[in-house]
Parts: sequence; structure tokens; C-alpha cells
Amino acid sequence: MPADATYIKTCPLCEAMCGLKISVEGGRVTKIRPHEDDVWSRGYICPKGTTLGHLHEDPDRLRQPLVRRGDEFVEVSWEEAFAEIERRLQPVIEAHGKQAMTVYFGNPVAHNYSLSRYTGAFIPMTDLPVVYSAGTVDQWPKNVSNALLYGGMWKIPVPDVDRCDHLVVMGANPHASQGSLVACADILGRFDAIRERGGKVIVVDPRRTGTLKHADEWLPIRPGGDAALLMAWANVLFAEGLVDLGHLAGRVTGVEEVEALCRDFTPEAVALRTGLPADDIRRSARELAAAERAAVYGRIGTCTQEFGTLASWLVEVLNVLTGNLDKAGGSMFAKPIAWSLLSLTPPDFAEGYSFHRWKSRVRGAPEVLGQVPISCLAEEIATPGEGQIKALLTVAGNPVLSSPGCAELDAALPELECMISIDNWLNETSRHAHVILPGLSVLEQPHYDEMQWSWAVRSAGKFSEAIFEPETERPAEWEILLTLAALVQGQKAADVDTRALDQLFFAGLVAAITQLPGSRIEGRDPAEIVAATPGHGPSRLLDFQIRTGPWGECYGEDPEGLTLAKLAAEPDGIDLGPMVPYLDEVLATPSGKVELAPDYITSDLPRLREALGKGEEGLVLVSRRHVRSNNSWMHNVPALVTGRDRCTLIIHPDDARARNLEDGATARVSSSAGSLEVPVEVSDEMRPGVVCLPHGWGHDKRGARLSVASRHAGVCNNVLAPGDLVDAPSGNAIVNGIPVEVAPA
Ligand SMILES: Nc1nc2c(c(=O)[nH]1)N[C@H]1C(S)=C(S)[C@@H](COP(=O)(O)OP(=O)(O)OC[C@H]3O[C@@H](n4cnc5c(=O)[nH]c(N)nc54)[C@H](O)[C@@H]3O)O[C@H]1N2
Ligand SMILES: Nc1nc2c(c(=O)[nH]1)N[C@H]1C(S)=C(S)[C@@H](COP(=O)(O)OP(=O)(O)OC[C@H]3O[C@@H](n4cnc5c(=O)[nH]c(N)nc54)[C@H](O)[C@@H]3O)O[C@H]1N2
Ligand code: SF4
Ligand SMILES: [Mo]
Repeated sequence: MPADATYIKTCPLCEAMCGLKISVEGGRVTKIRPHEDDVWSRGYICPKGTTLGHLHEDPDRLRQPLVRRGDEFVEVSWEEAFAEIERRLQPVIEAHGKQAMTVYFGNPVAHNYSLSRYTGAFIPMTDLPVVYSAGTVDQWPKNVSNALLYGGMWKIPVPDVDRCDHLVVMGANPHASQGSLVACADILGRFDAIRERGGKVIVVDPRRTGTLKHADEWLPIRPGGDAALLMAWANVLFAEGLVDLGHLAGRVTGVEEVEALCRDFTPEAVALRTGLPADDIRRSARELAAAERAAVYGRIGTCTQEFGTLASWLVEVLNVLTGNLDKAGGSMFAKPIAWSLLSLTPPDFAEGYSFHRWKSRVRGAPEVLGQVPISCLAEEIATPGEGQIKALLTVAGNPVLSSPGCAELDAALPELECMISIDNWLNETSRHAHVILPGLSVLEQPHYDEMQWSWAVRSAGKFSEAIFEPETERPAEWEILLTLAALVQGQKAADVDTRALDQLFFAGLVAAITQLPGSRIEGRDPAEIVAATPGHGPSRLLDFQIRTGPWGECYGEDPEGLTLAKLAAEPDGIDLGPMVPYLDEVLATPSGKVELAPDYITSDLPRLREALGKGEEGLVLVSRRHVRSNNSWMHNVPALVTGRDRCTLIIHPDDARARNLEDGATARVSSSAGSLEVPVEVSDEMRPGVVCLPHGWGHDKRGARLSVASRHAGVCNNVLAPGDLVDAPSGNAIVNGIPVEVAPA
């Protein structure tokens, strides 16, 4: 039991990475308050941060592995759980090969101390031909665009909100999300500061979200209209002589091509598809060009839509054409103190990025960056034949709620011969598993974000120790992943030595980095580096990432430099300042320049051109988030689900009237994929023609063990999302802009 005291901890739930002060008395969390002295978050938190104690103490949270026996789950020892996996999994692989197994990685992987780092061990160790992730319902278009423009799929610049004076926010609602692919605590406070210093914040969104309270102007775009709008902005810049590459001159290829490509995308030409008056488009382009320091920022509304890749690409194009890329106050690349494993180029892309290297078995969906859409998974399980998926591992994911075509997936999962879930709850997805392996609670493990600092607006960092010991001796998730990888390789459960596997993984990584051109330990003796990095697991990796990072001590090179020990000695964190320009170091394209007009992307423009003539026909559905939800998995926290029902269909008064729907009535919403019934909320916050449902609800499935969430079930919006609706170049799901019909239930 931890001593009665107040502990400092970084909240691992989202990219804001807020500092918390957690009071513990008698082995229980009694209070969670913002940590005012945190150098990064300076006392900011949101309502979810105060609920980590609930998450830790939730009686529904799994502490022991569960194994299915008929329709029941029974608690078993860890030895028995791994033995059961050996019994179920190995015969599948022996009979059908590794192609019969796949993995789905969910969102918390990106926020979890050990999962994020050891996914990097699991993938090469198992070498499964196909893996799936939540990435194809999220940011895959950005990964495609930035791989081609900058030479790395995670080279994603972030708006320098602290110094810019003109910010365009497209398809993001930080009022709910707290910022995504931009890490910044109290991001709306930064928006307020932009306005206080005389700058302007513009929000492009079909919904007048809470973010608009911190902005100057709303451009109520038609869903999927962003690429057309951005093309028109580029058109205006070229037509009016407003393109100014500034410091980027000579460091970019393809500018003339972009000029030619956007010539026919005049504001008038895109007015219908964007739903915005040509005058507003022209004026907003001029304002963007006139601003001294401006940034265009696009997030999930620009990705999970009809033209996700084009829109994501054009966000970068606009930042380049205005000279704002890699400029203070513009759109900059973060410089984390500990580099992320994800920043390494996967070996199969060492010679550059290529796409469509293979196709999915059933639908023939082309591979993009190693993945096909998550919606393919259901048919790969359900369709017999060579290569049929018979074994699945889900890692911190809930695709039964989060993925388009989820009803098909829910129906297919029971057909698996072996399903394993690494998950802390028995929920809509893990209820289909044969074995559930729970990880440690957020308060039982140390924390340092692996990826989020790669898009942080400052070079800062802070390390949190675990507060509680797990009630029983049990493996951490990195050990679970290594054990499972060994079982996939055919080892006997009883023989698996995770320490030895960890040593191999670490030594292999170190050896690779000593051969990586430009790395700080290039050419050094890997054995010497391994010997000089004590410990094991994610903490040893983190120490290595810090020591070889930009401020690291680098194994004797700079004795004053950073180590994990030095970071851990500063519980309030360290802050090494704002982002700095360093484009030349970041770029990894074949030409060494920003390659602004990749054929792979621009060849999708005819599809956009064709759409310009399409007017509105009926209603389309978009998604939303709420600050008190976290995707699908925090509705079991009582404090977060009290009050008004949040799972409602928001509809504009005109659209409601035309359908005889009143506020509070129940509507039937139907699409080509399915239908559902949901209470209606009438509000002029919607652009007419667009209706909105939250994502992450639908907790009415039998067999889940979520006692609070099941009483606030709501409906699952992905029942309405057709699995085959994807943005062609990236394969990313289109969950915004789904044609629907709405009628009284
Ligand atoms: N219609 C629509 N669909 C969407 C979206 C949308 O906007 N609209 N958004 C998409 C996006 S951006 C995302 S990222 C996905 C999210 O999709 P998923 O990642 O599939 O879903 P989550 O709800 O995040 O599920 C997280 C799971 O991890 C478990 N979990 C939580 N913490 C831990 C932990 O520390 N360890 C382990 N092992 N398990 C843990 C939870 O119990 C839960 O089962 O949804 C996507 N789906
Ligand atoms: N509280 C909370 N925070 C979260 C999450 C959560 O579930 N809850 N999820 C986390 C995750 S996994 C992610 S990926 C991030 C996402 O972070 P954000 O990208 O900020 O996500 P949302 O809040 O869903 O905002 C998306 C906005 O896009 C708008 N939109 C829909 N279609 C279009 C379109 O075609 N064009 C434009 N311009 N806008 C459109 C929607 O109306 C909505 O306001 O949030 C993270 N943070
Ligand atoms: S904004 Fe909320 S959920 Fe996100 S890190 Fe801060 S306290 Fe946690
Ligand atoms: Mo996400």
C-alpha cells in the first residue's frame, strides 16, 4: 500500500498530458487536483483527469486474466491463461500459417507506457503479414501525405499556437478533444491569447462547436468540402500574387505543378461543394496570406472524410505557399527530448514509400503504409478460403464500437478459433475473446508518453512513477506482448523468458541506431551502449531515447546532458523551450526537399473536380466528441455520465421541422449500412443538411461487464457507417459525411 501522501502524475488519457496531484489515504485515491507547478500544463486539467482514481478502483476493471468456458468467463492464473493461448493459438498457426492470425491495435496503445514501446518489438518478432489499427479510422491520410511530402509518415508539423497570429482550425474541436496531433495543455487558452494579441482564429466545421467560443469566425463547411476549399485558397494565392515561400524558397519542389493544378478551382467553382460563399473564400485566403505568422491546422474532420488525403495534403500545401512551414508562429516540427520509436523508418520503406504492394484477400483493398481499412477485418474472418483469419489479438481497442461496418465485425468475431484481448475491461469487443489479459491500471505503472511529445508545442518532458503496486504479482503489458510474440513463434508458454527477449530487442534496437546515418551514436560500439544502459523494459528504452535525443548525455559525449534519472529527479518536468526551425534535419525525401506535388496524391484530383458539381441531396451524418468521453471506454466512470443524455442526434431546426421532429423526440436514422433510434436535440449549431451523433456509445451488448456504461448505453454511430466507404488514396474510413435519412421513430 502506498504511503498516505500526494503524488505527482501526468494524466495519460490524451495529448494534453496534464500534470495531476493525486492524494492517497489508506490505499485509496481521495482527491485529484491540477498540478500548478507542472512546467508543461501549469495547472490545467479537464474533468477526465480527476477520474483516474475511479478508473483504478472500478470494480469492473479486470485484475486477473479471464478464460472463456462455454458462455462464461472464469478468472485464471497467468500461467493458465498463457497455457490456454498456447493450446488455442498454436494449432491454428501450425495448420494455416501466420496468415491466419492478425492483430488490431487500438487508441490507448498510443498513450500507454509499455504498449506503445513494445508494439515495436511485437510486430517484427511475429512478422504477421497483415495487421490492423484504429489509424485507418483516424489519421492515415496525414500519414500518407506527410510520408510523401516530408519523407516520414509521422513527420507531422503542428501549429505554433503560442506565437502565431492567424490560426485556421479545420475539422477539429479542441473544446472536446483537447487537441489532437498537437499536444498543448489548455489549447483553448492559447486560442484566447492569439485573439488577445490582435490575431484571429477561424474554425472550418459543419458544426458551431464549443471551440467557436474561442474563435472569431465560423466557416460552416459542407462535410467533405475541405479539399475544395483549400484548393480555392491556393488558387487565390496564385491568382493574386500572394504566394510567398519566404525562407522555403529553393527547398520545395512541385510549386509550379500545384499552381497549374489549382487553376480551375476558383472560389466560384468550389462554392457549391464547400457550401461557402465565394466572397468568404476569397477574403479568408487574403487574410491568411496577409498574416505575419499563420498556421492552417487540420484534424480528424479533414481525415475521416471523402477527400481525406487531398485535404490533409492541402493543409501542408497552404502552410508552404504562405511560407509558414518551419517558421516560428507557423506550422512547425516538434523536437522531443526523447525521440519516439515511431520516428524510425520501417525497414520495408527504407528505399522510399510505395503503395499498393499487396491487396486484401476478400475485397481486394490495396495496402497503404502496411495496412488496409479496419472494415476489411470482418470479411477476412467470415469468408472461407486460403488465408482466412482464424486467430485475432486485440490490443487496447474496441473495434466492435469504433469501426465502420461494426455490426458485421460483431457477427464475425464469434467464428474465430482463437481470440485474445489485451484489455482492462470486458467490453463490447473483448466479450468475444477466448482469453482476456488485463494490463496494469494507469496508477500502477510509470508513465512517459512515447509519441505525444512528437507533436508538442514545446520541447518539454516529465516522468511519472507508479503510485500503486498491483494487488497480485502480474506481468506488465510489455511482458504480455513479448510472451504473446514468443507464443506466435511457437515457443512453449512455460519456456518463455521475457527478460531474455527484452535483452534481444534492446540490443537489436541499439545496434540499428548505431548504424542509422545522422544518429548521435552512429558508428559507436553497440555492446558498450547496451552495457551502459541499466534496467529493462520500457524504462530502459526511455533512458536510451532520452540519452540519444537532442539534449541527451549520449553515453559520455555530454556529461551535462539529459538521462532518465535526471528527468525523473524533476517531478514538475523540464522545459527546454518552444519549437525551433529544423526542416533540413527533418526532411527525409529522396530529393532532400519538400516534395509538394506527389503524383500519388495529385492523381486523386479528378475525383474532387467531379464532385464540385454535386449539390446537397438529403442529410449527411458527422461525428462528434465530448470532453467527458474518451472514445468508447470511459462511460463506466459514474462522474462522467451523470446529467443530460449526451448520446443524441443534433439536427438543425429547419431539418427537424421538415421531418416533424421536435427536441427530445426519438428519431430513426438510417443509412445504407443500418439504422438506429436515438433522441433528437434540435439546435442551430448544425449547418442545415448535416446531422451529428457522438462516437463511442452503444453499451447495450449482452455479455459485456460495464455496469455503469450499460445503464447509459446510447447508440453506436458506426452501425450507420458503411465499411466500404473509404478515402481512396489512404484507405481511411469515411465516417463524416455519410448520407442518412432521418424520420420520427
Ligand atoms: N464514427 C466514428 N468512428 C470513429 C471515430 C469517429 O470520430 N467517428 N474516431 C476514430 C478514432 S480517431 C479512434 S482513435 C478510434 C478508437 O477506436 P479504438 O481504439 O478501437 O477504441 P477505444 O474506444 O479507444 O477502445 C480502447 C480500448 O482499450 C481499453 N483500454 C483502455 N486503457 C487501456 C490500457 O491501458 N491497456 C489496455 N490493454 N487496454 C486499455 C479499453 O477498455 C477499450 O477496450 O475510433 C475511431 N472510430
Ligand atoms: N474528450 C475526448 N478527447 C479526445 C477523444 C475523445 O473521444 N474524447 N478522442 C481522442 C482521439 S482518438 C482523437 S483522434 C482526437 C480527435 O480530435 P479532433 O480532431 O479535435 O476531433 P473531434 O472533437 O471529433 O472534432 C472533429 C470535428 O470535425 C468536424 N467535421 C466533421 N466532418 C467535417 C468535414 O468534412 N470538414 C470539416 N472541416 N470538419 C468536419 C466535426 O463537426 C467536429 O467538430 O481527440 C482525442 N481526444
Ligand atoms: S485534458 Fe483531461 S484527459 Fe487530457 S490529459 Fe488533461 S486531464 Fe487528462
Ligand atoms: Mo483517434
